[in-house]
Amino acid sequence: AEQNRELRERLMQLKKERNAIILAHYYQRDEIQEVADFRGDSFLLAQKAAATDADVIVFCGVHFMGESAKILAPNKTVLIPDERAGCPMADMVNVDGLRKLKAQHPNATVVTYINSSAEIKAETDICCTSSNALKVINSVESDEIIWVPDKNLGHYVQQHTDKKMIIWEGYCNTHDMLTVKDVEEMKAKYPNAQFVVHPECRPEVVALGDYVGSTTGILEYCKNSDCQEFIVGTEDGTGYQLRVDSPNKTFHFANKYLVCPNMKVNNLKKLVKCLETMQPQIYVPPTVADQARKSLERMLQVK
Ligand code: CIZ
Ligand code: SF4
Repeated sequence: AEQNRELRERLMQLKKERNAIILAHYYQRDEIQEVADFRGDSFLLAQKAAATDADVIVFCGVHFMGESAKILAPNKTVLIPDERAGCPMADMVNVDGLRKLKAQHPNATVVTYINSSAEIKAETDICCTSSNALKVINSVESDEIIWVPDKNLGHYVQQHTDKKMIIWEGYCNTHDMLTVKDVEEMKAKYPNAQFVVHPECRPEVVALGDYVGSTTGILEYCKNSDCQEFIVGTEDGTGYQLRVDSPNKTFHFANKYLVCPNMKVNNLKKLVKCLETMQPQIYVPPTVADQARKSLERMLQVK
């Protein structure tokens, strides 16, 4: 506790010196969410990155999120606490594979979940997040969609649109681990609880949800609901904001594996260190960034 107090003081000092802003994803460790200027999901944080007038953005999340910040704010320095914080789902799609699919379906619009690399975004017509996936799909003219990389979110979206979706077979290791059995056991144990679930989970798990939505959607739902108890089907870092919003409600995570190891690679110590050394910085080659920016900005314009 004493060490954390010292680290927090050092952080405040460095933030001022560098004119830096700290953005933290809801899946980050509590010690990082506590000191962030803004907490959010990838959509909210992308908007913050695009709008900030700070000189330095410290992005506490995984690598693709830092890249999105850099793409949207190319003249700013974007720091991440640890370069090794990647996203296995983002790594499940590669440029060659996507180009092949585009060649097979020349009339399709490529809609890419923001959980993807800058190179993939550069091959994309429009990005989306789990918060705006349906709005984005409905905003494009084409009736045929190439969807990368999350098959689970893709299946969820397919249930709510008549467009033909060609779905890449990627998934999130963390969310995909939640099973129907886990949820049924929790429901038996906590019969008064509602089950809230992220669409990165398997379709048969999502089908059990009393509410299905993005991290922000889940947070809003739990805050505004009359229900006092929830079984939560998303990453456990979300517990921080759930408890801030509703200190008197009870939240049970649906299994004990809902922890993204990549998100937890970052900690307070590394956060302070990156502002001290101004390393590691996110670099995106300008030609890639210019192409990728179009697909991100097109997403931000969807109302
Ligand atoms: O699983 C993730 O990485 C999510 C849901 C990110 C986000 O904020 O949309
Ligand atoms: Fe990637 Fe899943 Fe971790 Fe999100 S929770 S960063 S999709 S591995």
